[in-house]
Amino acid sequence: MSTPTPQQGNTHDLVIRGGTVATATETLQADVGITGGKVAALGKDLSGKRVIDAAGKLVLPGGIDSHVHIEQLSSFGIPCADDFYSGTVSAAFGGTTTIMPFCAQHREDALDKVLASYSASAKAKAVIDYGFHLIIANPNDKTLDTDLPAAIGQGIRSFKIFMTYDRMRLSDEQILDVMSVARRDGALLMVHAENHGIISWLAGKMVKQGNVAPRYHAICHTRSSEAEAINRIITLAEVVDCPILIVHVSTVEGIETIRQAQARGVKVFAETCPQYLFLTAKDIDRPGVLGAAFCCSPPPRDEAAQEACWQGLKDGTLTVYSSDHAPYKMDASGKLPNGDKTTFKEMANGVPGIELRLPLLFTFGYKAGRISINEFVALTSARHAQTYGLYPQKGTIAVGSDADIAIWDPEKKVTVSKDLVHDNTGYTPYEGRELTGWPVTVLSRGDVIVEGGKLAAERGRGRFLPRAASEPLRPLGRQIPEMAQLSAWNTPLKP
Ligand code: DUC
Ligand code: ZN
Ligand code: ZN
Repeated sequence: MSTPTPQQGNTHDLVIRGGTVATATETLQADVGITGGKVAALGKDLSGKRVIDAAGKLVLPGGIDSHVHIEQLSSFGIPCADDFYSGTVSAAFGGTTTIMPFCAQHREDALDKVLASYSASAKAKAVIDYGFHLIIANPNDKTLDTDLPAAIGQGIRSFKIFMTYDRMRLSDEQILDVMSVARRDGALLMVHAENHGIISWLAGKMVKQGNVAPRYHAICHTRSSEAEAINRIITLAEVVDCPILIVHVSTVEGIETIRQAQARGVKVFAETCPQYLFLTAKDIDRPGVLGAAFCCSPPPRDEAAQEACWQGLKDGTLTVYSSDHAPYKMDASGKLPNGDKTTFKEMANGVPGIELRLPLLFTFGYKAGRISINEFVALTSARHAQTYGLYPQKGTIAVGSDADIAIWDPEKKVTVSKDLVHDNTGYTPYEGRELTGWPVTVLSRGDVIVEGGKLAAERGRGRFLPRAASEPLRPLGRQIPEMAQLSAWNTPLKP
């Protein structure tokens, strides 16, 4: 962002006038001139066909949520409550202008067909721009040799794998196979890191004893299961020199393991989410099945873990703050397939958060003095774009960037309620929280899509974002003597 200079007679499509513009690195008083959907000028006294008065407001890059589940089936086949319309509308109301949902392969699925199906749905319904990640549950020859390289070629440069769940998890050998493709063709491997054996062994014993309430979900997903899996995935990544990003990190131990790996030069990135900053296992401990509303994997922990997550975000150990929006209704279609009799093993895992991710961090991070406004932008937008290959098209307010902008009223008071949010779950885990600061006007590629509490966006206006090879996904290029014995290891890297 350059220093603003007075500019006259330069008529833009739209000017945001008199606000405080903040990016991940700078804060300044400037008008923002927008032409053809892009930021065309930052300056003083810009003129435009339409002018939005932003005096007293913060003008921030729209949020990028790089971890959301939309129109996805859980590993048990339970459908998400949100489709690409409701999910993106909810995102927009919360100041998020780009999402990155998963195209999820289940064991029996052909990956190319999975991708085609998600692409068609998003194209028809999304109101904001989107990139895709893949979930790989069946790394057979077709997936590895044909479908993954083809998807990477289409700009889908990240895929997630699971170390737990009977129907999703990969063996260490399969993980190494997927890592080898990611490394060779230029993609970032995202990892759900929990030890399957610990969780399933404990859960089996609990169910046998009749301990089936939601609180046992948190008990079975031990801190040690996250710590062990993080340690193992980092070890595997070092074996094949493959950069990784560990999603939804929740524990003191996990964060410390990542910190140590980063300190010895391993390329490991990490993410945490609102549920690990603002909820604890106590929220799950409610009568009957009510705690299901707060059950996600890994589960929220305790105050010490919350503090470690804040610290990790502050010192950069944790790279991004995403919602992991995994929306399920609190009824038989979602969380409670067997009504009041549903055991913690049968509930879909996940909480909604696509809309409140930014407002929660604004209130309890920025307004509470834990983070600066520039750190707020970094954690909610810029780092997502940098990590996943969208920067500077997205993630900043600079000449040439897409005009994806949220205008925040930093003093607006909002009480969270299920009626405030626009997703399809019918509840929010943050009911009753008092927030200060709200994105009152939201622009996507220069179009005002939310204003005065109303949506002004056509279904299907969102565009697919092919992504470039970002710096984080490039291997270190280490000499690894054992690997040098493999003929495939010596093929040139693509990006
Ligand atoms: N992992 C996620 O990332 N989201 C929902 C459930 C899960 O296990
Ligand atoms: Zn996960
Ligand atoms: Zn998720």
